[in-house]
Amino acid sequence: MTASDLPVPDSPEQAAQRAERLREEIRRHAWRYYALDAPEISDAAYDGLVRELEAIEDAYPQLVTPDSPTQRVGAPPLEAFAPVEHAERMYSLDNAMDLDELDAWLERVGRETGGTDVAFMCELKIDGSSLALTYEDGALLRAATRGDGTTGEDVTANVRTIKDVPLRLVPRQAAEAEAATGGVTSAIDRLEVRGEVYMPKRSFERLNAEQEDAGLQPYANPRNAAAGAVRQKDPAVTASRDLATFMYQVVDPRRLGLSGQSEALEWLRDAGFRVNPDIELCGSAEEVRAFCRAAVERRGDLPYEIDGVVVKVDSFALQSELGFTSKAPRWAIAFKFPPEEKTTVLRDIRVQVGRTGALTPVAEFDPVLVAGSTIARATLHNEDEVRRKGVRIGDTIIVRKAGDVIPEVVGPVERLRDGTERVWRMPATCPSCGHEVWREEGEVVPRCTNAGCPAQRLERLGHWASRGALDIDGMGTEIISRLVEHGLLHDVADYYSLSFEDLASLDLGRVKKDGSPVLLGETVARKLIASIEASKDRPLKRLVFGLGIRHVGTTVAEALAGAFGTLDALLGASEDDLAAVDQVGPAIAGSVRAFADNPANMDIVERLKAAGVRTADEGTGPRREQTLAGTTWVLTGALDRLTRADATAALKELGAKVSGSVSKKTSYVVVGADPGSKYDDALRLGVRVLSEDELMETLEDGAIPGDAT
Ligand code: 3B9
Repeated sequence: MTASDLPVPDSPEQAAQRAERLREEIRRHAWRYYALDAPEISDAAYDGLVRELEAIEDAYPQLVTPDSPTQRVGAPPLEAFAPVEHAERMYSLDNAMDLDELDAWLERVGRETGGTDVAFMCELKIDGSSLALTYEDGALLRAATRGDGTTGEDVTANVRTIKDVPLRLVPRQAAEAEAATGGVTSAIDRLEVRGEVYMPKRSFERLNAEQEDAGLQPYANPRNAAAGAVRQKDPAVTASRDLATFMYQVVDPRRLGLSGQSEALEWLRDAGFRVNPDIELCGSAEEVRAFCRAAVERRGDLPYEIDGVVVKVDSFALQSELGFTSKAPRWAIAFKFPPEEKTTVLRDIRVQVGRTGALTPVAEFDPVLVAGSTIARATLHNEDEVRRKGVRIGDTIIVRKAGDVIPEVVGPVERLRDGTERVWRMPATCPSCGHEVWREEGEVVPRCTNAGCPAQRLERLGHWASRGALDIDGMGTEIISRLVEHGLLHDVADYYSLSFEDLASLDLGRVKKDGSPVLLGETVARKLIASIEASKDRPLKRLVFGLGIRHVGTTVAEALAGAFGTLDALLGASEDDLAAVDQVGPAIAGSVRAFADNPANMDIVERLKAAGVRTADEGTGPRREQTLAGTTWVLTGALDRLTRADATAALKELGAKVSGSVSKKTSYVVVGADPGSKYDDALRLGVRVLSEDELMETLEDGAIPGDAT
């Protein structure tokens, strides 16, 4: 049946009435289906109701309301997500890595609550991404990611497409909340709830299979997949990703008359949210331990990934008493599961040549499914590590994922050796170019020092195009290899002389059924030309990172770009100037200098500039004189005229270091209103104390008032 076959009332009044009835009915069934897992009608009957509503809304577009169940995917793709300041900060959780740490925590809570009988709420820790939902007058107003806990991103259009997220609260609940707050409507006119958005295991596997079919990188785990889906630019893509939610927090719960976490969870379910059913209110430490042990056992049977158990003191009164550390509540803890370990067979140890020539042994083993994804290789870091682990080629080995993400070889199962296993040694020559390898005094990693080494060149070229660097979208390893093979690409500046014809006619080294070669083609070539053009306009820090200077990762690149503002200033700086930058030590300074002193590198830089690659950040004038270089500052108390962050940035601009605690090395402590213990520390250690006025003067003049310098 199509929408047009369905009965549509003749009068707009009747249509409006019918539409409202249908909406209520659809919401109720959606709630029973998604939140309660107890549908009253068949899927087909439910679809029938939705189609009837769609038919009415088609005929009377003026009747469409934003919270209509038909309006989940509506918004057009976005350019960027707006920042959202969380009304109340989103805390993270402290971890207990094993049952002993859990016991220690349970004991401490017992002690600090003075021997009262404490009830603990045990919940599963879903491997997803945190989400905050705000409702206004009962309707979903905004959905935000956690971000850094203070500021998240507005992902409302995407989250609206998640079927179990109610677009309206269950009305009875909204009414009761209003009554509970004495009919003060303001109590419910805004409500915030928080929880986890996740991707079920099966959907995750399906998505990864699709990613691989499309030649795209698979997601490392369901958490990244969920976070990625929530941050899609196009809500239609999010809608296709099959996300689900479990909510676990009501912000400001006492306003609703709730006195503990168990009541909050019950309230959430009644209000229409999906709440995880595997929860238990435990009356003793022994029951909490039993819940954790049982969760470890059940882990593999659940349709979604979990990475632990969250234990919370149930009573909000006790929660208030226990309070928070700077990042997490003291009344809650995440019991983390031991990493899942599997055995497999080590087939080979291959040596990878990095972009700086570093030779890294990589274990290659039979593919195994560990903690949600299949792995087949893991870095062994260096020769010492291989020796320490004692693995031999042909060994049965134990593997796991560190932090449940990065594949890791734990060690061999020595009992299973049959004598055919081979001990591995680092080769004396580069596996790519045959050049001798060189291991510097005191370093664990040998390097191929041949500047023309093809493996290094490929890595450097790939690094330049990678997402954290110049981000040439679509320029993958295969295309780069072919371009190098055909002599079109030697160094990173060559990217900018590639022509449309070069790319379109690039032979990919495969043949079609009729024997003709497979070429890259015009469509891909056009896209690549656009990507290359776009890469000319990246911020300086990405360019500095992209150059692949040894020891210069993203953080250092950002510090260098911020301090110098232009590539010329950076590459012209002395080692002393470089080392004066926060986060930059003598090794990095030496490495940057060595890079700039190599004429071949400067030739590449000149050609990049000639090609129109931006080598300066906009709005960065000449940087301020580094008059505070070598001084360390600590800020304490509230400042009137500027925020801590602004004061920190301004001090750093003058070359100062800003630290979080006072020590003998501290040069100055700036004291605002109501200073904390840092003020006492300063007095105790005899560190000079400055007022906010003196700080302002320093920032203006670049010199500390009263100092001779
Ligand atoms: C009252 C589950 C996760 C999780 C909290 C979680 C991550 C974080 C958290 C949420 N899974 N639960 N819980 N299952 N991944 C504990 C950080 N925060 C709160 O629940 C919360 C509750 C607060 C503050 C935070 O303030 C109070 C208000 C009134 C009285 C006492 C405290």
